Amino acid sequence: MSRAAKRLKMVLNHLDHPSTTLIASSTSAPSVSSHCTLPLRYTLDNSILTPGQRIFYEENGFLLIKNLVSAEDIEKFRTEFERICRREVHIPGLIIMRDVVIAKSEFVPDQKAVSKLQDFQEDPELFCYCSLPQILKYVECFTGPNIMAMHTMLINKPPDAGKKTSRHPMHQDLHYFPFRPADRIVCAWTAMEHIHQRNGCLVVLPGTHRGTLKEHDYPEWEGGVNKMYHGVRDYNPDLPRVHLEMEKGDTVFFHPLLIHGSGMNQTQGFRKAISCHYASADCYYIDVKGTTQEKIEKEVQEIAARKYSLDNIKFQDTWALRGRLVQGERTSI
Ligand SMILES: O=C(O)CCC(=O)C(=O)O
Repeated sequence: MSRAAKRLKMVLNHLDHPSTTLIASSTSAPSVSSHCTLPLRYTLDNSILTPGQRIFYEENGFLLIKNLVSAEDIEKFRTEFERICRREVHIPGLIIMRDVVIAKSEFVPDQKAVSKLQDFQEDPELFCYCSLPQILKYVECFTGPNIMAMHTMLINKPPDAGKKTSRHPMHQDLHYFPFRPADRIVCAWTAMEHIHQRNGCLVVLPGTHRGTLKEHDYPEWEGGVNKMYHGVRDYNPDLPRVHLEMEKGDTVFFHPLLIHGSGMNQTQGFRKAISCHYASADCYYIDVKGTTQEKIEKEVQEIAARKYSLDNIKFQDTWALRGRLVQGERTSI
């Protein structure tokens, strides 16, 4: 069996495991630590993760923690989402995104076209998610103690209108970020309901976080592509992929170089998830001129110029404006 196939088998075994975390540390940790000779690069030594969890993230670039966010909190986020859709609250800086196909349909009531809320850092109800102690406890294992919430989203994947536009192309989140180092950035993504293959769960390519940032572009999809949904231009389609089926409250933490996306929503319901990208406050901004990120820099600058009515806003500044300290000290970014 190839190394990739072996790793996929291990991942799938863990996903089927009924325990509260993806890895049962009592069984996996001793065997794992005995064969691990490499320094741990992607996780920090703070005794929160079990050795098995650390090795799992090091190898695969993600870690699923079951039942981390309470049903009450999720209900609060759902209620606030609905208030925003009904225009009962106006949140400064919030971007309300609509599905490219559904938004054009005159038969669908407005709120149903909302596919994503982005940048909810000024909404106290939704931003609560980013400060949940049980999330920060894990985030700290990847970022260290000074933590910035850099990017926030509530994704409301709509039932697909038949054009497959509800899919999210396979991508690396680092493509959007002009800060480094990548290993001190992590995404927390929490299922707001049962998420499975039919309603478009996350799909990840385990181990791809150990690669480099790849070139991204809008995929050439016949039915159209949602704004800012860039995809990796080419990746090996034979790489093993894992569908992350999750229950309400389950949370996956993943590395910004991990190639991931999500499938089409083939149900009649909306599939909701809430997420935040965190970075160490000790990260630093980079200049993306001459790199694969130049195109996204331009697109973000155009959107930001409209949003903040500012000319020549720097890519880095769009992030500095949105970032919020959630733990420790704001040392750099
Ligand atoms: O929630 C999803 O469907 C995928 C979200 C995602 O990967 C992203 O917005 O970067």
